[in-house]
Amino acid sequence: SLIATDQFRIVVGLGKSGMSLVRFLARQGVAFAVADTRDNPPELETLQRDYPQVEVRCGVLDVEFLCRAQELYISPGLSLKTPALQEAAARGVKLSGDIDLFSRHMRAPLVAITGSNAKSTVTTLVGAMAAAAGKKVAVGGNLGTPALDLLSDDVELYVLELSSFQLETCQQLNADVATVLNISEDHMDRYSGIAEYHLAKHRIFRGAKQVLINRDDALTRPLVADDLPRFTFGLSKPDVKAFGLVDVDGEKHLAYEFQALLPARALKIRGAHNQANALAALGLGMAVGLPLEPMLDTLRQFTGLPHRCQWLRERRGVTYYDDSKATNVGAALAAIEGLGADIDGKLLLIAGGDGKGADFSPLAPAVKAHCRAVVLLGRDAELLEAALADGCELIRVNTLEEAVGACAERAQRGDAVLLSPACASLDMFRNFEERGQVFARAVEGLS
Ligand code: UMA
Ligand code: ADP
Repeated sequence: SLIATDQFRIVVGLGKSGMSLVRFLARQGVAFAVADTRDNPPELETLQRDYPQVEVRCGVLDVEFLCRAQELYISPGLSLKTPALQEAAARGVKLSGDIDLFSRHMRAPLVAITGSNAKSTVTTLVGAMAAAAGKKVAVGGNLGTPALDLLSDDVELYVLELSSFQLETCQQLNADVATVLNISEDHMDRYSGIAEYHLAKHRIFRGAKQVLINRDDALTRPLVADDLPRFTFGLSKPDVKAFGLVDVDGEKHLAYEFQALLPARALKIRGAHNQANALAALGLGMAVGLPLEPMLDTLRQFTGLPHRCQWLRERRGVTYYDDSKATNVGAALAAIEGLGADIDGKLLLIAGGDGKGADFSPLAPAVKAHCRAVVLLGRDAELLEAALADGCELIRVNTLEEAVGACAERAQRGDAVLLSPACASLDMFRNFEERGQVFARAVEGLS
């Protein structure tokens, strides 16, 4: 083990990450305790059942207690700016997290993926491509299984989705290929501005052996040495070491360098943003040596993840889409523009929730161009209403059921009803999944 056993650690936060840290440290035989600012953290019962000997402190963080440790493993949900953590750091305690530990203990190549949007889609695609190529692949991180729970001797490839929160505590990742898929504003309730958020995301490149860059988004360009091997992806015509789109006999194709690979319409996931996602997955797969054929097969078969522009139903010539995972402005913008350009009619958009301090004004031109009406709900409905003022009809409601009713009443043949909130769900729902399920039930319930 790389961990000295004469040292003492504290796991801060007892959610999914905290519990994976507990299991890992217990396996390593390291002395540790647990702290959480909540009185009743989600995994408390599990901890007390499986590790009754481990000391747990719940409620306000006690700096004296934290300073008994050489190193704190901070959960992603907890800001590093938390005063007690800052004070412990000032007194010489090292602040770390699960991803650092993962990186020190992984014994197989790592594909590391971050970005404001498309992380889960691209992570899932790369995982499916590797599996189709016959690799024993482990997929997780911010999506699904926490990273430390994936560690195993027989894994041949790791594919991790990483959030800016997880990257904040990561000193060195050593990925075989790393990418920031795109950058647009998110989590402005936790960062002082886009610069600080950008800096957190770019920690993914630390120690990377290769990088993948989005040609259409300069903010994804890493500050790494020029001779570090790189691939790029983008919607333009590709050149050397690049994935992009080309026209063959008037038909758009995904392409690598000068070779057309697959007609874009062979993809089951819709919209230009999903073509970019497919190209990014190809780039990451190629960087770790996956053969083309199984990667292209995966792209032909992948129908998309639930709650990401997911087709639900057609009723009276109107289609219903669940994009509950659009928890920020950039994601909602991609859905409104992508779907808006695809349909014959107009969009009836349902938006609102916890805006996390975002600026909603970038939505205004797209709403004006594509929406017949916008139905608003949730904590930040008022802010959205102000930002979208003279674009189209705006309606305020209190529940998602009412919102679906209001859209169904106004929709015309050829239109689409789109739940794409541009906000987190936590003011009204347990998570974005629950929000999507409530929406789907209301849509199903329409006579
Ligand atoms: N919290 C406290 N006190 C504490 C610790 C946490 O109040 O001492 C609060 C946090 O403010 C947060 C909540 O508890 O509101 C959960 O935080 P956590 O760190 O315990 O979360 P985990 O259960 O460990 O889940 C985390 C990720 N959650 C967050 O980053 C908020 C999960 O991503 C991830 O799947 C999991 O680790 C495993 O790696 C979820 C997420 O929403 C899906 N991620 C954000 C996003 O995608 O936008 C970043
Ligand atoms: P993440 O894990 O980063 O949240 P997802 O794949 O779950 O990413 O998609 C989240 C949201 O972003 C969905 O609403 C989806 O429609 C939208 N989205 C998907 N790909 C892109 C992209 N390339 N650019 C902008 N938005 C996107």
